[in-house]
Amino acid sequence: METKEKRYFQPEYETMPVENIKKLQSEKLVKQVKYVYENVAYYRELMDKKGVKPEDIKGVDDLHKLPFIKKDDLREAYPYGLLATDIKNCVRIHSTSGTTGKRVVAFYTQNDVDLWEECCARALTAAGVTNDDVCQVCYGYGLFTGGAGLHGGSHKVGSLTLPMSSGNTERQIQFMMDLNSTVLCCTPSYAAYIGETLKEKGYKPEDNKLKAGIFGAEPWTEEMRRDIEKNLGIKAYDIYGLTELSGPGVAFECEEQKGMHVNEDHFIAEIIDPNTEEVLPVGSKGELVFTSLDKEAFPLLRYRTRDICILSREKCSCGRTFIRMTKPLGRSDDMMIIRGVNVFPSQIETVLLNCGYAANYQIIIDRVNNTDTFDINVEMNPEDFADIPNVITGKEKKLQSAMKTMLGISPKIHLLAPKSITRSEGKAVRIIDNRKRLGINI
Ligand code: DLL
Repeated sequence: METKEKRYFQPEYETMPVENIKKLQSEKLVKQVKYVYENVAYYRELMDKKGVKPEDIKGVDDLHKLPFIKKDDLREAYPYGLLATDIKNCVRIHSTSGTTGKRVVAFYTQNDVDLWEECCARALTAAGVTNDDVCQVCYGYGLFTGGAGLHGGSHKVGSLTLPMSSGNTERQIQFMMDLNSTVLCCTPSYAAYIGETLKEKGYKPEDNKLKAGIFGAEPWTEEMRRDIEKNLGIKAYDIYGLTELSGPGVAFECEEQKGMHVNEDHFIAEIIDPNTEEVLPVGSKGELVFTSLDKEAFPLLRYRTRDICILSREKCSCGRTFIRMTKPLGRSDDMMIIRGVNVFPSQIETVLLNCGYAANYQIIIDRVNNTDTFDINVEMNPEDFADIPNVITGKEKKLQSAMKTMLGISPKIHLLAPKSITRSEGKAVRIIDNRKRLGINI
């Protein structure tokens, strides 16, 4: 029999009766709101504009009185405008791309890092990971939160941690086989790719020692889950999070694999109608909004994630009482996730305009051999049309490198004849995302 300690990382919170969770959330919310109001001028103005004072927030039932905060606010306040504590108390930043090139930068105190890593440790423990395991972390390390988050979680659990970062599949496989990795942490598309590569090399699922995978950061389907589980011989668990709130581990799957438990002692989840901003009852489909309860450096009140989800309070057989969220079922904005990286069309337009092109373009995305393909067709300027192929190739390379600088990933650029991209009579069709044919919720 498994012990209770092994099934939960922090059972006192993870299995807390729902009434107690609400009580804890209320107590923490009152403190967090007061802290934010006193320390962040940007929030103080937003709250004053809405006529809300910290004293008006007496518990979770008053949450709806608070103003929302959006990615645009984070961009406007970049870089230090939402920082709630002195820089000397901060030990880390992570960052994600913003909407028009300005990045979103999130700050962490040591306590913020500890709580975040505990959230990841809960996710790992829910997947059966213990200090007997060898945990291969192949999410990207650096500004992206995937590597650091699961790395920290793996340390907290006491597993032997392999800080691989992403890419170099040959080396991943060599370490996996030589060091007997039992847990794989990466994006689902990279897990599928590793699975395919192992198969191509003639390995059978039973040849590796893997038992579980912690996969997230991008949309994936149940079909992909089954393929990954079959090819790698593992159980695949979903994990959700976003940089603004800390990173991975905001919510995680348990052995039921039916939705992700939100770490409710640290975050309050709400569902709203993205158009009217009205709060919807649990069970409705709408935009997920989060309020942090313990963050010191970068607290967020009612942050609109733009992820479309459904929440459920249905009892879970794993014994956790935390509310569950579905996988994101889509977005309420135009953000795309390509190879795990968040990309906005406005960033692409900015690069085109900066490089002297009119913004007549089309983005074509697909998934081939479990890897996202990313192509951008751009109309040439009429004066460039007579250029010889070598010159055009040079211009494509230049544009590609400017895109890489802005987005962090390289699209294939195709410079086309002027007026060759079909004009639509209504809204321009800028994005053709063929991954939809695989059932991926874009
Ligand atoms: O993707 C953090 C993360 C790292 C999560 C590793 C899980 C594992 P961002 O780069 O800020 O942070 O992107 C956040 O990614 O709003 C969702 O749209 C999407 N996303 C994250 N997890 C999932 C998931 C990280 N499990 C944005 N399924 C979020 C689908 C996901 N989409």
